[in-house]
Amino acid sequence: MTYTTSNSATDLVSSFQSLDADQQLALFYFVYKEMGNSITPAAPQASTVSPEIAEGLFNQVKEISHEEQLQLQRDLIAKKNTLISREYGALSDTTKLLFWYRLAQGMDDGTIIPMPPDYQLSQQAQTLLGQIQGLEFEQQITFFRDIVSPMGVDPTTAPADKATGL
Ligand code: 45D
Repeated sequence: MTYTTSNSATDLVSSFQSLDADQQLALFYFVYKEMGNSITPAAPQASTVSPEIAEGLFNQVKEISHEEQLQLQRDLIAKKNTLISREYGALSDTTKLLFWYRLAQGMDDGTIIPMPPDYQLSQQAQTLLGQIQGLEFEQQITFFRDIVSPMGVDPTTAPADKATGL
């Protein structure tokens, strides 16, 4: 496994992507917890975020069981060809980020499957968390966009799947 201790944002993206899906989810949630109040969804007007679209997708996820919610998030990371993956893939990067942010908030209010209380990050994920914390705020945002951007399935380029009809 390639692993680097350098703090360049691109290296951090590769390190993140080399973690398994569960470690990615867990790390992402810990990052959300650390950032806490510094995320202000209302702030940047000029960005390409579509709050209604993020909310619409979030509302679909809210309705399914906790187990299905977890599977859906694993599927996004694995780029599995599902309806939600394709809907997700059609969003702008910033709207993808807002969608993940809504999921993390949902974990805190009980609408989305929570982290198991005793869940431990691997050593590699732990190190990465420290490196992400060391980035400037703007670099962190760029890092997150780079993480969430390739998740899911881009419906404009992915061929139709005969097995699922998608
Ligand atoms: O049982 O310009 C495990 C906007 C193990 C506004 C698990 C913004 C097994 C516009 C897998 C761990 C706000 C969009 C269970 C900018 C097990 C704008 C479950 C900024 C249950 C810049 C794990 C937005 C799970 C930002 C379910 C900065 C983990 C947004 C789920 C940042 C983890 C968002 C989740 C972040 C993490 C979201 C959902 C950091 C989400 C993190």
